[in-house]
Amino acid sequence: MLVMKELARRVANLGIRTSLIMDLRLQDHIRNVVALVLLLALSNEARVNGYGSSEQCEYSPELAPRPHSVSILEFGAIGDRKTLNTIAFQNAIFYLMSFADKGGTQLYVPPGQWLTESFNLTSHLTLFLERGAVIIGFQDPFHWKVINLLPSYGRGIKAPAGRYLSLINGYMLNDVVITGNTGTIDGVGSIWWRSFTSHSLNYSRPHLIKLVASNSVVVSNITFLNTPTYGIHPVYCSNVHIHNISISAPSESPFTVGIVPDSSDNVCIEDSTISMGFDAIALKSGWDEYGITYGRPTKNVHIRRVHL
Ligand SMILES: *[C@@H]1O[C@H](CO)[C@@H](O)[C@H](O)[C@H]1NC(C)=O
Ligand SMILES: *[C@@H]1O[C@H](CO)[C@@H](O)[C@H](O)[C@H]1NC(C)=O
Ligand SMILES: *[C@@H]1O[C@H](CO)[C@@H](O)[C@H](O)[C@H]1NC(C)=O
Ligand SMILES: CC(=O)N[C@H]1CO[C@H](CO)[C@@H](O)[C@@H]1O
Repeated sequence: MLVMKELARRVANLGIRTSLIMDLRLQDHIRNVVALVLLLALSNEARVNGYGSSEQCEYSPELAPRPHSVSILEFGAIGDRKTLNTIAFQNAIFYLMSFADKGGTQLYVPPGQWLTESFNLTSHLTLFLERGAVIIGFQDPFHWKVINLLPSYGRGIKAPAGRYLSLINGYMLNDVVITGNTGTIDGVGSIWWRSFTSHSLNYSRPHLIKLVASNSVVVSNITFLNTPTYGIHPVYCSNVHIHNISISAPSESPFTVGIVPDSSDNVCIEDSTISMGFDAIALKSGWDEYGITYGRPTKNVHIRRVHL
């Protein structure tokens, strides 16, 4: 009974005003509460249409190769796990912006351990991680830029409110693909988890991938490890296709969540494995009264063949 109450509370907190179209195949056993939250959401307030339209999952532009490709090596990056490659990534993206209207480009990351701080993506870009390529988040909260909270998150509990910029960010982009031949993006979250647990952070923790107000996004064929908080966080996005990925963080990592479609529509999550400290998938529409005021629900989400 207590468990049901807690689940009901969490469903209410998620603020799901959404029509979920789901074909959720939970393999083995349900370890994660969010799976139950999703099922409850189904029985409570969602339109169930498990074998109906899966149009959210049809979008696969990565099959069309980009006309241009550059390697991060051309921007002086060194994949030795020690050299900080932030400038190389930022310069590469800056250079690639000029190809946006020429069919776009691929930024190729070869095998190696590419240490970096936060960088932003651009439109009509494919970030491709070769097998053996690992993008590694730099471990020092003092180096991370702080940004304002999104409007659907209000001012936050703390003053001054803010959030550390995520490792890989996109703002108002169109046509972005993050993929690879099973490369890895590792947030090395332990310092963030420790600081969070000991209340020594002044702002909210970063995510691995955060895409804001973007359209036509594909994330595939990548392993995401040790995110500081969320693995993939699309906010105010449309047409997001996440497939054939793996996301994990240790079970004791505090409040880590795999995929968080937030005030976003037409989202497909399929053929993926997610194992986190908290929720595997959480559907959100902002936070409490700020989310309600902002008024953009998450809707048309298709989740299938996931191992949570
Ligand atoms: C990345 O985007 C954020 C948010 O718009 C911005 O504050 C930051 O300066 C950008 N970083 C770079 C290197 O352009
Ligand atoms: C948090 O704020 C305090 C007080 O301003 C400061 O001493 C501390 O260095 C800050 N911590 C971080 C991680 O920025
Ligand atoms: C991702 O993996 C799938 C399954 O192996 C494959 O069909 C697809 O071509 C891959 N995509 C890319 C961009 O490598
Ligand atoms: C991250 C991930 O799950 N990658 C898988 C994508 O699909 C290929 C082929 O089925 C697998 O070999 C990868 O492990």
